[in-house]
Amino acid sequence: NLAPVRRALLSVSDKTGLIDLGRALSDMGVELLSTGGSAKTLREAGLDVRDVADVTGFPEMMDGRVKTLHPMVHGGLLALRDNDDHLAAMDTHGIGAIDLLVVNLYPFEETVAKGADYDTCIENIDIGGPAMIRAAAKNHSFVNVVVDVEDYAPLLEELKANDGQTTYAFRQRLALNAYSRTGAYDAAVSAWMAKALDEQAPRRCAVAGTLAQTLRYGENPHQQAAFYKDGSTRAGVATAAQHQGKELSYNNINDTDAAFELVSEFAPENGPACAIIKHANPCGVARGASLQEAYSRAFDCDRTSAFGGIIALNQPLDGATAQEITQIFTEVVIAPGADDEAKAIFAAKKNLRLLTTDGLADPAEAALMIKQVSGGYLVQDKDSGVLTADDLKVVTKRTPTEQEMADMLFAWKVAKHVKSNAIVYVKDGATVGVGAGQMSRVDSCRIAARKSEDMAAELGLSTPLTQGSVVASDAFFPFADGLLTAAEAGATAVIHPGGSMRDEDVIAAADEAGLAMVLTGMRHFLH
Ligand code: 93A
Repeated sequence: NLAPVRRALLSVSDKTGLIDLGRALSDMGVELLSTGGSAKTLREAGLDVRDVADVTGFPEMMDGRVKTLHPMVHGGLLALRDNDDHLAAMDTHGIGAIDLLVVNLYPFEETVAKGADYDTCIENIDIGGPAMIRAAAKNHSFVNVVVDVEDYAPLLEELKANDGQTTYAFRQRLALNAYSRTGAYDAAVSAWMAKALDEQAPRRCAVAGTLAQTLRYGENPHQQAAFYKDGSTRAGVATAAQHQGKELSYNNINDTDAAFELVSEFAPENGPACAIIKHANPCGVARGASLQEAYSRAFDCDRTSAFGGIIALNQPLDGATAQEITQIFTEVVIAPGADDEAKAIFAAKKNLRLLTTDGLADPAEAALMIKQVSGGYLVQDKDSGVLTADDLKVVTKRTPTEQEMADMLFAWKVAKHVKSNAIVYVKDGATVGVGAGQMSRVDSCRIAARKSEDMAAELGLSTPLTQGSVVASDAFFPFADGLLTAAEAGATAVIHPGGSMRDEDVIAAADEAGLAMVLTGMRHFLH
């Protein structure tokens, strides 16, 4: 199953490592063919190269759109070396075998990421490259195809180890990489076009991305995993800079995303805010007069759960906040910047990862969300719903106070980021109880209130933290029971979408309990 490499075609956009590769191949006696720019680079380095134009008998034409699309190239890549008909065709037409193809494609993804205009993106769709890659990969019984600079060294090692030949297993692996690359490339083109034609196109979505990181494992150690980036420039975990600490894990990336998306709901000009996340749910979110205070108040919602959590801040990390954070074990801190003092304090904590972003994400920005199900995937618009006080409808006899209104809007923003059924108690701009992921809403109300009682005990307070709080529910209360649980816990005002068949009963129960209640008309399910 060993196949010799006698003739190679090199056609690369990214010329990194090209000269060294060309020289090594040449030293092994491999004949080099190459296209315009690649041939020029090799020739300038003193290597003997034959132009593809010389092989095809056609010049590169139409601004390079047609350079390798020719039977002299594709015949050389596709011919089966053990098939008499194929060999006869090669002989008749003077087609020489190409045993090694080295191609990296026009930088389409990078061109899109740079914000290039439509025509520039179109011009950067490589046609000849993918055609050759797919041809060579199909014929991996005989042909080697390299699509990544990272594979140059392994290729040379393979050739050295096998006296100028490669094994079938090696060529198979190269072919797999090749098809992964062309698949991702076309998906990137399709995703870009869907976006260019219609910003919100869940029905025409294609999953595209480039491998950013092979992860140590997935959600659990027996699951393999990887992180793909889609070229988005949105501030967040995919575009953040990591300053210290171990590589992020699968769960870290997921939780850091949840933390950053949540804290981005709080515009920095309205004051410091902090969110602490565990298992993709917030266990504390708060505003504060300072960033340090915002963190402390978020921490005081549920100190037990905050241990080993992920912290997101809406303003650059400062020394005082960094100092406070290092008092307990934290996995990741993400913020739109960090000052030198904060970095110096974190430097002593080797395992703590610090990520900084370029500003916050825009919570109202349109995007697509993809979720895999067995046998397919679901695509929907991201939940970019954002409300102001003007969108709320007061339905109770009592109108909420200004403080209650501010806290309800705060609680509503947090509830959007809590797995359903979501119940969020808030007091004075800080969560004091979060109920997440329960199958019944009334359980979420009870759990959040009970956790708040535990926390009050830990802080040595005689009344639960929910006393005098407001409560948000991500979907309507189907019965009055959840609402009454919240009232018993001391909540004085309630925000929820409304729209239940029993809205009248729920409103009557709220009036009876002296609660103020507002309806949003918008739901924030999150699963
Ligand atoms: O415009 S193309 O789609 N038409 C072609 O026939 C073709 N053949 C190779 N682009 C084509 N290529 C691409 O040119 C390769 O995939 C590679 O990215 C690039 C290398 O060009 P040069 O050697 O001139 O720098």
